Amino acid sequence: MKLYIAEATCSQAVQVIANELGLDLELVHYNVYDKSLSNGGDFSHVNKQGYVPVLELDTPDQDRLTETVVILSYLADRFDKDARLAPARGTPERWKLEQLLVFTATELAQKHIPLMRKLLTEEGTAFNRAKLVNGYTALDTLLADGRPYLTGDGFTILDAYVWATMWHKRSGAEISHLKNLMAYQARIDARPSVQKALREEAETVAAHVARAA
Ligand SMILES: N[C@@H](CCC(=O)N[C@@H](CS)C(=O)NCC(=O)O)C(=O)O
Repeated sequence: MKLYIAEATCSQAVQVIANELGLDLELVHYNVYDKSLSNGGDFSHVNKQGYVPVLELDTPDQDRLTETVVILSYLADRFDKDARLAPARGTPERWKLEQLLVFTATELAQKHIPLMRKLLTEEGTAFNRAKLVNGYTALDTLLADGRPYLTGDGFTILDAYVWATMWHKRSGAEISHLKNLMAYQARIDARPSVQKALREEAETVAAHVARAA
């Protein structure tokens, strides 16, 4: 399978989960600024919405999945036979996970983006930052009982997604006082799947830069 990624974005969550599953993805880097692809292709033919992640499947039609939540769920449902990374569909545990996945997509990740790109008025900036602080405080509260990951003892697709979208420093949302969350982030930083994702992302970006030079 081929994964379209962009540097330091939500595509890292997909890389991490692929690594947790031992899947070997071909990575293609999309430069969100100049719109180029590391394989020389045209991203507008890959995703007309113009964003990553995009997972191209090994199906005869090379079907493409978009939406981080959908891609993460697909990988867990298709390749995680022990339901380690996501509980079985149709169970209360899965609904709870899905609730937090959608929360991460809509209330966290998408609140960061206009802040990081400095697209908002003063009021918009304050509004989004307050939403983020509120959202991350809710996650910190979940972790307050000492659980290592958001839904319990096991690392899930949710943790990969939350970790990959912790852009608070770039968006100016002050959450360093949320000690449970900060410890959680450090715990995930140390996972081999995460280290591998960061290494491979850096290599793919470097190859793209070299190709463009
Ligand atoms: N709805 C999509 C949004 C993905 C998204 O916002 N991707 C960002 C990086 S995290 C991106 O590629 N932005 C490039 C752009 O919009 O130009 C999802 O949840 O996966």
